[in-house]
Amino acid sequence: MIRYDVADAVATITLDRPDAMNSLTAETKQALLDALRRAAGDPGVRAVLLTGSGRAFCAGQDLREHADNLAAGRGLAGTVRAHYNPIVELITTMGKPVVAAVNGVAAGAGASLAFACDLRIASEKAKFALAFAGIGLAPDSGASWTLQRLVGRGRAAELMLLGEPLDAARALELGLVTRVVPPGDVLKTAQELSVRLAHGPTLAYAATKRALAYAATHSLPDSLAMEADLQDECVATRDHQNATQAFLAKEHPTFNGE
Ligand code: T3D
Repeated sequence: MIRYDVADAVATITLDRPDAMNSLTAETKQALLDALRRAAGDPGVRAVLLTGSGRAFCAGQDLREHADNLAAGRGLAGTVRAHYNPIVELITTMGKPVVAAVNGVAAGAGASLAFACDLRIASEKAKFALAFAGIGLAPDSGASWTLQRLVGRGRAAELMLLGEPLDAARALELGLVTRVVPPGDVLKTAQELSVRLAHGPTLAYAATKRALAYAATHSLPDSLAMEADLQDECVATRDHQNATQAFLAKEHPTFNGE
């Protein structure tokens, strides 16, 4: 269901149910959460890459399992609180950059997962579909929070209410993805970007993620105070001190994530 590989300080997590468009069963979601926890807790991992196998990134909730739950009177079976929410919280709060290689369609909670990542590299064949309303549901897995911050409230509302798929070119125009590349290049491009991030100032990246999250819901004075606190932390890192020396010596800095 999930593949987990580490190379070059990048943990690649691959959703691996290609016959079901990498849709998410309870077991898959638990495995994804476990993989994210493993990556977040491993000091040898300094960037995370999330992708899907086959022609989809992720088609969201497995609707066969969901139909079984409905038929058995279990409703959502607690999965939003037990799985989707902690997965999205972990992606957004882990102190490491998370890159999505959106190799194909990202629908429903699959789109939400991509939106929660820090950067998105999309295949020319990728599509984003806010498929929730199409089955009589409201957005979950953070899409109501992330999407409007990525593309603005008006466009987020349009995408969510109409549910029409957005192709990769339009996603790029809207600033929803960082880059669009030919299908055969998407993983390689996302890997190169992830390796570059994995060799960067990990603690400064963690502080950047915290600053962005904080500023999204706080005033400018509060955000300035938070930036000052985070900068105190960054100034104390060895990476910052070494990079300052490297600049003065006209050398390229080496960041060790400490
Ligand atoms: O219970 C809860 O937790 C509620 C929480 C919900 C969060 C959500 O994610 S709600 C949104 C759920 N997702 C969707 O509504 C998307 C459903 N899928 C589609 O709309 C389309 O399949 C796609 C746009 C993703 C792709 O279309 P297409 O034409 O390229 O492929 P296809 O033929 O529709 O699908 C290929 C196979 O994947 C097919 O299986 P088959 O017939 O070959 O055996 C299809 O049933 C399967 N598949 C696709 N999406 C899902 C799925 N199987 C289970 N669950 C899916 N979500």
